[in-house]
Amino acid sequence: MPKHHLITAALPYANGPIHIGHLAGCYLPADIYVRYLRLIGEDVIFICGSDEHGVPITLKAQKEGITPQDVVDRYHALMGGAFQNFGISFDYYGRTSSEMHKKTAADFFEKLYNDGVFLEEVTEQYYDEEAQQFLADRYITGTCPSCQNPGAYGDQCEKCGKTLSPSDLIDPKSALSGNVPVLKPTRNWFLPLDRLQPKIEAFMDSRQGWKTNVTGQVRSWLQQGLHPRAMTRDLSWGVPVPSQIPSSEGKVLYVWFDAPIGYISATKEYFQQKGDAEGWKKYWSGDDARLVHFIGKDNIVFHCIIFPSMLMEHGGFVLPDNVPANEFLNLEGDKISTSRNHAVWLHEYLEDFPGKEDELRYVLTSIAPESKDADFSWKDFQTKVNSELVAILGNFVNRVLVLSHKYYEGVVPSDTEIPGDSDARKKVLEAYHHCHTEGNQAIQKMVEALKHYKFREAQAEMMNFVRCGNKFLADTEPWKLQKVDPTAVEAILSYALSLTGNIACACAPFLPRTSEKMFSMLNFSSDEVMKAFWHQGEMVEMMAPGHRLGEVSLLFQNMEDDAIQQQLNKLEAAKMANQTIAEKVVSPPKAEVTFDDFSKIDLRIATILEAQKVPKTDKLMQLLVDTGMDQRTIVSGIAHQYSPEELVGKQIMVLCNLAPRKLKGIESKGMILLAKDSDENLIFVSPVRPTTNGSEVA
Ligand code: B3M
Ligand code: ZN
Repeated sequence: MPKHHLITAALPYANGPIHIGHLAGCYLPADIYVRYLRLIGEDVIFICGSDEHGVPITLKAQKEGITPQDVVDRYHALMGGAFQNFGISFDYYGRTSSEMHKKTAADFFEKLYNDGVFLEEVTEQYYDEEAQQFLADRYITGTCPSCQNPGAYGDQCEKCGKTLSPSDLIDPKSALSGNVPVLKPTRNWFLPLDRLQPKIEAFMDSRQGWKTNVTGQVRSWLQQGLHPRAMTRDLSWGVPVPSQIPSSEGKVLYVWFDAPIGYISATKEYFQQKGDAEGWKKYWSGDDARLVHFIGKDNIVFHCIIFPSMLMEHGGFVLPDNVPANEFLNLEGDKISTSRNHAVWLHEYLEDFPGKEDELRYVLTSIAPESKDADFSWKDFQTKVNSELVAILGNFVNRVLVLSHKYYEGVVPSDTEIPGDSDARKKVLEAYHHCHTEGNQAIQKMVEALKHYKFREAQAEMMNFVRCGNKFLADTEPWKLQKVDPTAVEAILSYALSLTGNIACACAPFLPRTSEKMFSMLNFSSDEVMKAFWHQGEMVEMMAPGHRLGEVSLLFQNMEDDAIQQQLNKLEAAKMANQTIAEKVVSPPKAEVTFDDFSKIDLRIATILEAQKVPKTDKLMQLLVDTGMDQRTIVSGIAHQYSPEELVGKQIMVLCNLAPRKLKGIESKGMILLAKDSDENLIFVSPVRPTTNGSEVA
């Protein structure tokens, strides 16, 4: 029976933009997998949406003085846009503040309540008397009992990753007021995970082919023994606990109860919009339904224990067939952090590198944290783009197309088989057979890896296939052979063009835009060949003789040092901005001056025209500057930190009316203004925009 695949990607919290860690950890692998399933002709839908409840959202709203709805509206739009730009091909991107979701989640809760699944318990919970509010989850902070991190939250310590409950925290404090909270009794509904443990164990035992990082974490939870877990909260932002339930007032569903139900409600909305209100059911129940959750490792317990428990207790739903969770991605050797702004934000990447979405997709997949944490560095990004995308893929495609335009005016040459009757022809035949065998092997390995959620390996095999193409050109050297045996060259390029088309097919799940661009350069419709390629899992014949090719353009461009340095500077700037004044050594303030005192100083913008080190000194640099009034020499103690080449042409600030003085026999007329930080770094004070030399600074 054909399967109905439902692929989900974790619903991102709508309290901040998306960064590369999100993309690499969850959305990109999910997208590659879905594209692969579509290509092999499976019936698949890809569902995601914004997670719009939870304490981080209300905390952010409070901090900014806006409503939680304002917060989620802002980020829902931003995230949806970023996903679209990176080609994350959701069939539907929903949101958990939708009416459909609220109703679906409330009904789900009510069914479990009516079936007597929940434990109802009055427990003592922390309460902030000033804010008159119970302090659930992130509303409370304190010291982690495991690692002593003083900033642990009521639901989790972000330093050691341990899941916590507010009562675990040492020295708890309200995140609202900083006050020490009091304990106050309140009624909540608990999912009896202890009682459900045998069912979860049976579910886990019935699953095969799961990643060991996932089964390992689940096993460790089960070994420690599960405990009942509250599914409601005393909060105002969330899905209200259905009012038919006694004592429901002022309570909402726990965000981790309602969020995964978001997968169901989004599927419903998707089909409702298609005018097929019942269509969602075949993806959520029955033997043919196949559910796969793509998530990051911090979401494992919710997708492998809590949500399956909810689904089982509700009944009538399929359980996940697999939960291929990824580990974390670090950035430049350090944890990605929203609060420290140590991140590469997708919306910023798009501004800085417009049109280079596939480049980021490629690099992130090549380092995907599939089995252990991985690191993104800008230098590695540059290397991978330049030496793989440009030098291997881009180069192959460009050579084939340029030669075809040059020799045949853009028309596919004849593909007649040529006999191996000369050494050169024998070599061509050999290279062809080699390329065909090795290429098909790479394709098979790629398909096998895709099936098993090994996207990093799959993409590497795709590139190996491209390498076969490059080797074929290097072995046959059509640019040399053209003069001696143009017939053989026709056969070479006809095959190389067909290879190009096959490579475009192989790229499709990983580099969707590039694949499209290649087909457009080939002026070839992808529909039929794409189907055949993925159906057979091997090369297909295409590009018949006489077909007219499209325009050639470069697939990829080298990433220049400047662009990479700018990204590194951005991260450095974020780091500096984060260090509070208190942490830095700042010199004490100086005595007050009058305006008259200040106005005696002649500060002007000037341009450095020439720079040379003063011989036999370590630090002195002799500069010729244009002050607008004159060209003058200034000697400055910067030679240990700057080279002459990086100074020439820079606009800087000069104190022009400082009394001249002689340094190493050179008369210095004025002073270049420099900021000196606590590490003795000398930083020029320069105009933010170019301006006229001689402009006064006041
Ligand atoms: N919003 C957590 C996260 O963004 C959470 C996932 C929900 S999936 C149902 O990491
Ligand atoms: Zn900890």
